[in-house]
Amino acid sequence: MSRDGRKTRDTPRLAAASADHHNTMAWTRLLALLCLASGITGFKGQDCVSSSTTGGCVMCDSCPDGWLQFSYKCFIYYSDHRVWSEAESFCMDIGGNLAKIEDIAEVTFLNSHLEEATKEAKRVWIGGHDKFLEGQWMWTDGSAGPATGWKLWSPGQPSDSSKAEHCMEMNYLGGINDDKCHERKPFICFQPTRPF
Ligand SMILES: [Ca+2]
Repeated sequence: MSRDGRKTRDTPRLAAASADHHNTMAWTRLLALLCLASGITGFKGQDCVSSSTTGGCVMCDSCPDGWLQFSYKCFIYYSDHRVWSEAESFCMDIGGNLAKIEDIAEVTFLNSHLEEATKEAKRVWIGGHDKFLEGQWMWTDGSAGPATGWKLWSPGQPSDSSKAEHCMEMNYLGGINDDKCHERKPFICFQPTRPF
């Protein structure tokens, strides 16, 4: 639920209550009740992957509606086919980037949803590229990408076929591949979890 002005005005009351409690667990339970009573339903106690404190209420970091959460990331799949740069622009327009994939658990998670949605582990654009320097992979969120020996590369990849493959796709022969950026593919966007 959104945090509107009414809830913000509840903050001083919650802060005053805090000073009267010396037992952390008791305070946590009371805060949960107060937050729930104030209509903020995102309170989830101590079980958050990560959390933020807003208006005196601990909120689990989460994802916007329609995005899938996996650990600290939110993902969303789009089935329309775009060239890689257009896919990245689209992801930026909705608050993210093309997906940053860092381990096999993320691939497994995403493929289970892709197979549910499309009946196959579709080839999709994700956010890696080596447009600036061949072999130096980066993610579109600005972080460093994988090295050549990355275990998620499909066998024989990245191949840079015809010296023209600088954009990253998932699910090419069971792994990650460099492909030509002007190819049109469906794509997956991501953004970090935060208090939505
Ligand atoms: Ca390739």
